[in-house]
Amino acid sequence: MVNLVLVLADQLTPTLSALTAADKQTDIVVMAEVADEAGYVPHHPKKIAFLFAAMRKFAARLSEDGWHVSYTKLDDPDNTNSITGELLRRAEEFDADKIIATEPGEWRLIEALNTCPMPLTQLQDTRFIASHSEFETWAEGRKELRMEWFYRDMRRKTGLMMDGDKPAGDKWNFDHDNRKSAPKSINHSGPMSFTPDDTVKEVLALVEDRFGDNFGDLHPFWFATDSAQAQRALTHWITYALPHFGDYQDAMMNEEKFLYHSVISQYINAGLLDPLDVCKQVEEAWKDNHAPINAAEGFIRQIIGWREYMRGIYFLEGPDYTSRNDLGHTRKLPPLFWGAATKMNCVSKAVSQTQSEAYAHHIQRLMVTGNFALLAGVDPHDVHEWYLAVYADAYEWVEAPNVIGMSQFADGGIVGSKPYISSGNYIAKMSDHCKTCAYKVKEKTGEDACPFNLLYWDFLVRHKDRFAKNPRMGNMYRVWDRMDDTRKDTVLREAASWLQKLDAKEPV
Ligand code: FAD
Ligand code: DLZ
Ligand code: SF4
Repeated sequence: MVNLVLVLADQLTPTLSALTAADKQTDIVVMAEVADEAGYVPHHPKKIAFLFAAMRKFAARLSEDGWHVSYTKLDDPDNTNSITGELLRRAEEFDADKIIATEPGEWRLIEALNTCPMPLTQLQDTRFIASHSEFETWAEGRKELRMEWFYRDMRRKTGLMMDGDKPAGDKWNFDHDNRKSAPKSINHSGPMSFTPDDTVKEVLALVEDRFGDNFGDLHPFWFATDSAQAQRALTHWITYALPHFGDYQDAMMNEEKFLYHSVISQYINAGLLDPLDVCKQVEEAWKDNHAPINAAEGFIRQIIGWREYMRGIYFLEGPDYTSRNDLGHTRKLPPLFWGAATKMNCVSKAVSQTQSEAYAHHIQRLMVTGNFALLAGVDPHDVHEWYLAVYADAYEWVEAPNVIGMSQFADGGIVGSKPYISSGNYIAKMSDHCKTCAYKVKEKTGEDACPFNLLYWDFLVRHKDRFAKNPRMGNMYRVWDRMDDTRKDTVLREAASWLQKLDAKEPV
């Protein structure tokens, strides 16, 4: 009896459940670069190149390990261009009876495998700390699914930074130490970069040819493409940047794309780094007094807290999650998201670094592009597809709860108890963007007024029925209520006219 073992582009882990369940002597590993997966959104060329190169290297590693691997390159003339198509083609070639897969991280693909006309088992993805049933049990009966409570359970479960049954340093969360605004300079040269080898060069030529017109710069390509390189990138970051990670986690700077961020999400999500192992290395650095507690705890929380929580929400909420639109937003995604010029310096910086690196850090994603889309009332499904396309770390299981839930409040408040909105003040406080912006952050109305200032009030007024009674938003409405009527009229008129210009594709 021959089984096929499916390994997807984000399942590049030797201990993957599908591989563990298979027999190296008889079973055939199937890996495939296919147009359907490369094309369901216009992925950033760096993301496609990263995945194809990492897949090819992982396939070679499995072959060296004694596995029989059937690998389909994108330009293989027999390529059927879908995952199920490739499975069926290989099943015929090897007279296979059954397929073993590890559950994909997107409902779309889970459903495609479910309808594959062959016996197919989808095993749990054991690379996560919480299983589906564990998250369901945690969520059951709770009025609010707040990350903080889930995170504490994950700390207890993993034992990370625990002092017996108490959190290290006697506090679960050191976030209040992690909100320093942008420093004058960054004492770190950014993530480790890797010169393309022959495998990477071959993939780069293919991606240039097939996806060169997608939004995003393919060159220079500097990502790690195997687990040894990814580990070197992690060690480099722990050595030089982790100690400052907490302090400047929320800061943004004109000339610094990465600040002290780790830039490892694409490696963890593709399976090149193990999340728990990454956290253990960070915990070790804290135990060795190399990194302060706020940096280590803040980082570990992102992984065993936010990352696991987001996945839990995606699977708990089901396949319709990405079509939720609780606030009824319908504006089409403005061209500035695809690089059209804008005078808004913060947006321009976030989009242009997304274009060059397939990367932006959390606060850029949440408080610049996400905040802008939410204030402007952009259709959350458009926003979701943009984020899924442009970031090297984006797969629905993690992207959708961050976008539909945390950023766009389109799930009606499952992930966040209030929408993440702010006027220009927050951006001015956390970045140096406003100092060189054509708009003036201190101006609330008038030709030069920061658009975030106008749109902030416009959003709150449009959604007054929905949010006025939210205890965390009452203050905002009280400020609005105290404004005189003439000023209120001016704000709303100017916001409407600014949005009209945006829709008319006039320069904004
Ligand atoms: P660091 O700041 O160094 O953080 C360390 C690690 O923590 C990250 O590598 C990541 O694995 C994890 N992490 C941090 N925040 C989150 C979070 N909110 N959800 C899940 N993991 C988290 N992350 C993705 O991996 N894929 C996405 O598609 C994605 N889309 C996002 C969309 C929006 C609107 C927002 C607000 C956030 C999104 N995030 C996403 C979360 C976060 O922005 C990225 O994980 C982070 O920017 C990756 O960069 P880094 O590795 O330098 O992270
Ligand atoms: C994102 C992506 C891309 C661009 N290409 C492939 C591919 O050719 N083959 C493959 O197996 N997977 C690819 N992926 C990842 C999947 O589309 C999907 O996002 C994840 O497997 C979900 O867990
Ligand atoms: Fe962004 Fe407004 Fe600051 Fe310009 S002034 S950078 S638009 S927040």
